[in-house]
Amino acid sequence: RQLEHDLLRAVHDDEFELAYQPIVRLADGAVVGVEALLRWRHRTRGLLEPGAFLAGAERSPAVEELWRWVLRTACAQAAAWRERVPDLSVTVNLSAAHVMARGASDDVRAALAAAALDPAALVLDVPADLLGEDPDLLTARLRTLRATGARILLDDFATLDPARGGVLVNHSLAPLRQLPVDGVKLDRTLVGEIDGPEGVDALAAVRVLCELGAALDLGVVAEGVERTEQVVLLTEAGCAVAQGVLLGVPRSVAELGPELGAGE
Ligand code: G
Ligand code: G
Ligand code: NA
Repeated sequence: RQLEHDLLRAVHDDEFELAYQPIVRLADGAVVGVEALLRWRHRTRGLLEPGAFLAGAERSPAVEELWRWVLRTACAQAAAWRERVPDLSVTVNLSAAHVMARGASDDVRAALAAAALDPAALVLDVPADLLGEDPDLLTARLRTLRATGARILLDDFATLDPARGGVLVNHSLAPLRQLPVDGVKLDRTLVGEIDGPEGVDALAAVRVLCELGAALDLGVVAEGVERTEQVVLLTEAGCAVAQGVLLGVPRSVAELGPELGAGE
């Protein structure tokens, strides 16, 4: 209850902001997109990351209000940046609850219209955990979301679970053939291992996922790239697009803006 009230107040008091992390084409280092990441500049508790407040707050009216703010803000910012970087895409994260909620696509449509943003410029990251939902219902929900013209990527795909001896969770691309999605984002737990001691298996998994992705016409984006060696290995494996602290940390509009398009 208290959190609900705090969230609503903070939306109205403008305490939220978005940090944008570059998404980079590995072949030439060009920034092809940005991922919007929510931050709460709390009056007394300082700067909070989503883990600190989103977990206990799924699907309340306040969270839905916050999510509409994220969508509107990210779409408007992308429209502004695209005047200098015409092909830039913007990624917004959706919780599983939002994906399954009726009405989510109306919010997406409203944000696109308000910003006059080309729907093809919007990417919706949805949790790969959704693969555990009823397939027919999930398909229906994703189809409705995708009818907005936005692209849909399954986030945190192929997670390495150390508690289960490093097994890959949700790592099969086969079910994706039936789902209306445009690609996957390889989880940083997997990407983090490709240049490590167990790197051969992790790298083999990445290679297979990239090959399958190409065959099934699914995009594959690597997350959590922290070292140059990973860029080399990902490129060899056929992964063309990635993000991570090596390629760019999440930054404010004021910090990132001047760099976008500066290389032209
Ligand atoms: O930078 P990082 O700490 O922001 O993000 C932590 C987690 O919070 C990530 O898994 C990310 O997907 C999620 N996240 C970040 N911003 C948003 C948002 O606007 N909405 C939702 N639902 N999740 C977000
Ligand atoms: O993909 P997801 O939405 O789960 O990822 C967003 C989260 O990842 C944010 O918390 C962001 O700060 C974090 N992040 C971004 N780049 C890196 C990286 O290179 N390494 C790690 N460990 N985390 C990263
Ligand atoms: Na994401």
